[in-house]
Amino acid sequence: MHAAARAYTNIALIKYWGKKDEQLILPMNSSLSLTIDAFYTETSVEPQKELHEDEVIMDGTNLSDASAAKISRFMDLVREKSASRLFARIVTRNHVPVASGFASSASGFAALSAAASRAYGIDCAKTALSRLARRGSGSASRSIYGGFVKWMKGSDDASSYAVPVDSAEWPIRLISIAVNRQIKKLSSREGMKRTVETSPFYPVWVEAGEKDLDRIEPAIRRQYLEEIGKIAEANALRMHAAMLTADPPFMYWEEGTITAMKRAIHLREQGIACYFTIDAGPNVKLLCSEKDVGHILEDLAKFFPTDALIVARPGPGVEYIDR
Ligand code: 2P0
Repeated sequence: MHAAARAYTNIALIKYWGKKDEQLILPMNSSLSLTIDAFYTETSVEPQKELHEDEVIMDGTNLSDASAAKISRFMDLVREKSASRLFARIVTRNHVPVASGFASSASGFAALSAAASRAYGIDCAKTALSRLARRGSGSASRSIYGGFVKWMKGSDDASSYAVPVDSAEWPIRLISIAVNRQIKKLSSREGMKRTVETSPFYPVWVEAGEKDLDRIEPAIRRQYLEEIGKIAEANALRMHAAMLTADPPFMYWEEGTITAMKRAIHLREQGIACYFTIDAGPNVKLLCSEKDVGHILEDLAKFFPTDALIVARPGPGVEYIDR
């Protein structure tokens, strides 16, 4: 059967950084994100008798490299759960604003999980999709839902999945500042492994993250942007501090990253609620309220090209589409 799905990317406010099981992708700590509407992936899956291996076409190009192998290993998991042994034709398209600097693995594996589950006749309930997406990329487990989403770390394959926290139907916005769009030298997967194995700060990171999570959930329910922003900002800085103390140490920041952080601090001094978060790369995302977007963009435009600034709203969860 042919099936297609669309999933949106998410930005973590309480970060996932480190695995306790690399095979099953079980995280060291629970995390929490906001799904956003600015970037999504559409993927179709069609099992076919004639194929001798999975065929992966991404953005019009036939993949044959490590990313095709990663997708094929993921499809083996789907086939294990299904009665079918057929290989599939997988067509995937990333819809990303030019120069946004958004990563694609979260939306990519979330869309693939939904499309492949339906195409192979396996469990399509949201929890099953979240658990399956997790096996492709940890952060993908969260893109199954819209709004604020928590990935509960769990203790085994069955108990590690995401749950919706709040639909985020209030005027919260996320401004992405693309500092550099080039592929990073150190992947998240390698970076987090090194941090877990070598950073003396790692236990502090895990412990503080759990406390952040306990504090951010009530702040989300109260729609208390200042509190959400403060917690998210501190959590991101702590993750980067753990990277700086790994052996060998590493840093994803560039000059523009610091500039963007300083602008957020400056804007706050002017009384504007504006908080940064940074993932495993140089790009910065600012959490703010819709009413302040104009003012913030005006300030940022003095330092960054306007096409490097993308304003996102909360986005929906994974959905099936006709294709
Ligand atoms: C996150 N990141 O919570 C964190 C914050 C990057 C920094 O999830 O190895 O691509 O495929 O499970 O999901 C990026 O890591 O890693 C990530 P894998 P993933 O969003």
